[in-house]
Amino acid sequence: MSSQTLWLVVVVVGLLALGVLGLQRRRSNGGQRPKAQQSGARISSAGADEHAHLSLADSKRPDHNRFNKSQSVIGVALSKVFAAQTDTSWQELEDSLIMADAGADVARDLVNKIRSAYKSGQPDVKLAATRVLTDVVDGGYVRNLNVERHDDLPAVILMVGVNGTGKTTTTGKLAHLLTQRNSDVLLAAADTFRAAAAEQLSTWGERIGVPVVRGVEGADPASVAFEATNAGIEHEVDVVLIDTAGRLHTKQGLMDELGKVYRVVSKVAAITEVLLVIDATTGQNGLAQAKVFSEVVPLTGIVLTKLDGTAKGGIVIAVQNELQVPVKLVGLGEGINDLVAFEPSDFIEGLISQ
Ligand SMILES: Nc1nc2c(ncn2[C@@H]2O[C@H](COP(=O)(O)OP(=O)(O)OP(=O)(O)O)[C@@H](O)[C@H]2O)c(=O)[nH]1
Ligand SMILES: [Mg+2]
Repeated sequence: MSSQTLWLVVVVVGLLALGVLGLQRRRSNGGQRPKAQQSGARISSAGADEHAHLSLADSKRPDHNRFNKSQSVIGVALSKVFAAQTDTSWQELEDSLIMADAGADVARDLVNKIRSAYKSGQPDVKLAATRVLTDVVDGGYVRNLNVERHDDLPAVILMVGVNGTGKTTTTGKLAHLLTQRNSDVLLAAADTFRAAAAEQLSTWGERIGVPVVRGVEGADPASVAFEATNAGIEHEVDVVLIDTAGRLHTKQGLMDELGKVYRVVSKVAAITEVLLVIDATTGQNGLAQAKVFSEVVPLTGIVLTKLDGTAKGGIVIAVQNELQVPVKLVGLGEGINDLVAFEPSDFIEGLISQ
């Protein structure tokens, strides 16, 4: 059998599975499309359709303590500044921000801002720090995920990033969050470099109970993503989540391939979110990756994974500052419930309270 025929067979099998799952789901719903409102999700933009920008923040408040490891360096330095505002304590705060991967410029700028807010009439240094940090970390960004059906078409979310950052795991966790809110989700395994990659996503699909469309190893990822999106359109799902292969940002051919996935899928449905998945433990290298990806696809949000395993929470500030793209989600572990909405107030509270 040629690889093309084999690929077609796999897609057809995927579609048949999707048909069965889709029918079962519709039946159990009495034939009605599910409504986000029924799930209690916060709707921040009213629309004619039943789905809108969906905030994951309401029911998934991060446990502050789980941020602590990623914030300990900055938190300790802040508490020293709160205790005594000396040149040494200010310098230590700047150093801690650099050590936590906020970047040298950002670190200097932040400390200067806190110092001048404190000097210019804000008598409480803690309050001055909270205000400045809130200003910088919050940045006025909209962090809700756009999972709104457009023109009666599914929302499409594209997951991108370098190798091993947590794209597939995040895709699975996100699918879980969305199905919990009664959204119909379809997963697309557009990582065709390794058979194991599609297998990994299929395992997530089985675990969550959502269909997965996959191609064979070596198939064109853009074709698989295209077929999967068409399947999502045909079966009227709410969200198509496309997992892509990890790719080195320095390999032009691989980056071109990602651009093609984006263009081809956009021909049939609007890609509402392009989420760049960055491993927080890679620090400043994550920024270099982010810059290149943002030149190839229009990033709408950052997912910072593995924040549970690093003391470098400053990357949150650096990446937003560099790209002007908000951190929307953070990964705090490998489990299905370890993906949470990034809430600046929780993050800052975690820093200040140490
Ligand atoms: N501790 C921790 N581990 C994570 C997190 N997210 C993902 N991982 C782990 O990171 C490893 C890589 O995750 P994958 O989801 O396979 O990464 P990927 O980006 O899809 O990898 P490629 O497809 O090879 O590029 C796995 O062992 C995951 O369990 C997280 O938030 N915290
Ligand atoms: Mg993967």
